[in-house]
Amino acid sequence: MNTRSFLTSFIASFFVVPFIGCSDAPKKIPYPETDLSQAALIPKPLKVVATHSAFGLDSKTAIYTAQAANGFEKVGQFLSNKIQTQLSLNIPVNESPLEAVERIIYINQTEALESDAPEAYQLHIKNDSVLLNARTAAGAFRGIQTLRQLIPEQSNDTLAEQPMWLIPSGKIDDAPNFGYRGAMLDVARHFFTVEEVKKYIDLLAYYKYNAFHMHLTDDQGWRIEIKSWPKLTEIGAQSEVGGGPGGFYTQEEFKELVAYAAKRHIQVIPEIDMPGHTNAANLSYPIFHAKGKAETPRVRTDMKVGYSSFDAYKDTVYVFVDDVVREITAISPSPYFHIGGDESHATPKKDYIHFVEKVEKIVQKHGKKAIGWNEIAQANISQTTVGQFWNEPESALKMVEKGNQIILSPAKKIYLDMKYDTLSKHGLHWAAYIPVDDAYNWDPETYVEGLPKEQILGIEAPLWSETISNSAELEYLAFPRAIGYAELGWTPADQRNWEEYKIRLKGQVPYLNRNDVNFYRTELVDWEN
Ligand code: TNX
Repeated sequence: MNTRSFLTSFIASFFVVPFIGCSDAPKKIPYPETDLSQAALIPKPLKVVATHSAFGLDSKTAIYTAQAANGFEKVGQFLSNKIQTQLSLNIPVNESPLEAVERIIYINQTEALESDAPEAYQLHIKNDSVLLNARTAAGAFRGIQTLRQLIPEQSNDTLAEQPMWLIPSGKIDDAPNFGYRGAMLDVARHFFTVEEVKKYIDLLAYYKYNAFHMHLTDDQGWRIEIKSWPKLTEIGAQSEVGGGPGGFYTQEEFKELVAYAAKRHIQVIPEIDMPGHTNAANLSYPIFHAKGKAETPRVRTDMKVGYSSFDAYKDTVYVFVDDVVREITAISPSPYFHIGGDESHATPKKDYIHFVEKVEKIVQKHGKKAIGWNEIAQANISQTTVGQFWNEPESALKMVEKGNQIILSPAKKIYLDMKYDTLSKHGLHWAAYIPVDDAYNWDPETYVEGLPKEQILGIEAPLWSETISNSAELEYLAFPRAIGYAELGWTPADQRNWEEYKIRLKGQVPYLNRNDVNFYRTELVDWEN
C-alpha cells in the first residue's frame, strides 16, 4: 500500500468504521456536555445543530486535507499555524507517521453542499474527528475560521493524559449572504506600515471578510511606487495629514500585502482616486493639474476635500493614468480596479464625465472591471462597472437601472471613521455618530429602497484616516464595529438580533486581547460579566 492510499483508508476509518473492532482503540473519554448552538460565533452561521459532546483538540490530533484540490493543504497549514501560535500545539498537516494520531481534522473538497455559494462549507464535529467539507479552498478557509472561534481559551487537563481543548460537537451548514464583504483602509491621509496593514487584514480574515480595498492616493499623499513616474513617491508620498513623514509601498511591498491577503482568501482592491483628490499627484507633476476652480498644488496636511483636479483634456494625463493602471494591474490579481471619482468639486461636470468614461476604458483595456464611488453615475458607464454607494441613494438607483452592481457603504451606517458618540477619542462626525448598536441594526438589503438584492454585490466598511495614524487608533475605530459588519455581510437579516449578538460580541474579548486589539469598550456591551 503506498502512502497515499494508506492515508485515504486511515482517514476513512475515522468516518466509516470509527474504531469498531479495533483492539488498540483508545478508551472512551467522558466528555462533558456542551452546546454548539450557544457558541460565540461571528458571523453567525446559517444552521447549527448541537450534539452536546466534544472533540478534544490535543497533541494527538492531526490535520489532513484534500490534496488534489487547489489550495486545501495551505488552508490546513494556516489552521495548524494558528493553533501553534494560540496553544503551542504542533499539529502536523498531511504527514506520516500516523501511529501517534488519535484524532483528526479532515478538510475535504466536495460539491455536495446545501448551498452553491463558492464560500459555502459544512463542519461536522464529532468525538474523534472534525470533517470540514467545502467546495473551494476559500470555503474551507471560512470554515476553519469557524473552527478557530470554537477553540476555548482554557484546556481541560483532567480528561486525558495530555491537555485537551474541548470543541463542542455538532453540525454547521454555512454560506454567506453576500459574495463581497469588504473593508477599506485609507493609507493616504495617514500612512500605515506593511506590518500594520497585515495586522488589520489578519483580524478581518478571522471574521470572514473577503475583500480589502486600499485607498492608495489622495490630496495629502501618494502611497504606491509607480516606476514610470518616480516623482509620485519622491515628492507626492512625503506628506500626510498633520505634517507627519508620510510614506509609500514599493511594488514589492504591495505584492507582499496581496500575497498575505490571498493566503487568507481576501482580494486586495487598489484605488487610485481621480480626477479629484489628486493634489499629491499634481504636486509631483504639475502638468496634470487642472487650472480653473482647482487650487494650485502644494503640500497639503489639512483635511479639506474637493479642491484638486486632473485636467480632463490633457493627453499626458491619460498616458499617465494608463501607466499607473498598467503597473498596478500587473501586480494586482483582483478582477477589480477602483478609480475613485468622489468629491471632484473642482472638476467641471462635463470634464468629469469625459474623464470617468476614458479612465473606465483604460481599466477595461488592462483586463479589470472598474469600481467607482457613487458620483460616477453621472457618466455613461458600462454594465460591468461597479458603483460604490456612500452618500447618494439616487445615484445608486440610477446605476442599478442601467444594470450595474452596487457595493453598499452608506456613510451614515458603515463609515468606520465616524465617531461612536460625542466622547469618541478619534473620528469625524459629518455623516453621523455611529454607536456599536446602530452600526449593527440596519439591513443592507432594504437600506436603499428599490435596490434589488441581485444587484447588491455586497457591503464594505471604509476607514478614512484623517484622525488616525497607527494600529491602536485604527483598531479603536474599527473594533468592535467591523465585527458587526462582518455579520451584516454574511448572515441574513432574519437571523440577526442585537440582544443576542452582543453576547457573542462579548465572547470575542479573549481573541481581541490575545491579539492586542485596542477595541472600543462601548457601554452598550457588558464586557466584564
Ligand atoms: C468623504 S466618502 C470622502 C473622503 C473622506 C471622508 C471622511 C468619500 C468617497 N470621500 O474623502 O476621507 O468623507 O469621512
